[in-house]
Amino acid sequence: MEKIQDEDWKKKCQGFQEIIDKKNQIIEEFTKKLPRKILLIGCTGSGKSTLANVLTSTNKFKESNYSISQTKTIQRCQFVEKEIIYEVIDTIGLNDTKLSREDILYKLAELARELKDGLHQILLVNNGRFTEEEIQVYKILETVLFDENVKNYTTIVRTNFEKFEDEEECQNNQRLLIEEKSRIMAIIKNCNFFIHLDNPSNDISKRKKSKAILLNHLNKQIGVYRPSNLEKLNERIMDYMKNENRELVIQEMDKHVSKFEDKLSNLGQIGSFISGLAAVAAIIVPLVSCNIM
Ligand SMILES: Nc1nc2c(ncn2[C@@H]2O[C@H](COP(=O)(O)OP(=O)(O)O)[C@@H](O)[C@H]2O)c(=O)[nH]1
Ligand SMILES: [Mg+2]
Repeated sequence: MEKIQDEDWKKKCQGFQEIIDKKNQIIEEFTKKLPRKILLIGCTGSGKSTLANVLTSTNKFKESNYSISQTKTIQRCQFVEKEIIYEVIDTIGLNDTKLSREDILYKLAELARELKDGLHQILLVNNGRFTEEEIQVYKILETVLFDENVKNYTTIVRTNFEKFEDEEECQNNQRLLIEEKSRIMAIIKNCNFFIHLDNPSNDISKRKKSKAILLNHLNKQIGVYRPSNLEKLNERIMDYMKNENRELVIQEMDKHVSKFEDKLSNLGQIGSFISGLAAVAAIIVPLVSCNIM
């Protein structure tokens, strides 16, 4: 009697296990079909839109020599490679001084929303020059949006690197960058992945090589980056603020918050998520322009 019950139970367990396996398989299949989001961030003129064209093999993204950002809103485009759907997301250069504060705030909120949905990889695009504004913006991103896990999902992409096929030159450049910038940019100190490319306009052969290098790298990356503590944005920023220029921060908050709240209420589309971020960004954005942070 005892034995039959045991066997009966065993069968039931096997049945459950089969259902669980099937469920996991369906989830896995479903997840595979979701686009892998690739977020491009960096200074205006660093080569983000060019990189977006390279990846998607299109000319959908406006490449421009001028320092005024051509990408006023976040632009996206999907492409398929070996049955994997990728979605390239080209952002504005957050350093662009021609952008209004609302633009910057809106972009921060949009970036936060992308993070909320999860990202496959962040490509931090740089053409060899780091402007002061850019360093400040990364500081904000690291503090406000990202957590310590971001290093596992970030690749520093050095564009305008003519000797990209010379392994030694790439290594030297990477070493120099780390030596020079890791003190002021935690993301460079901690980042595990560096890629060197050159995408001059109209050089199709170089662009094909770039795409191959990037896809080879992206294919090896697994998982989705979704900062665990996005919902704690306010707290994190206040913690950060407490340690730096507290008095100045409070003064600036008083000056700017009410003004920004008015403007924010007109920005409708951002949705509920803005409520948390907006209050915080309204404090931060003016501070950046005042060079307090
Ligand atoms: N030589 C060279 N030019 C590049 C490279 N990447 C971008 N450019 C040029 O730099 C300018 C700015 O590029 P763009 O992609 O618009 O930069 P974004 O502002 O970051 O989107 C354009 O004229 C591009 O043709 C590169 O790797 N090598
Ligand atoms: Mg652009």
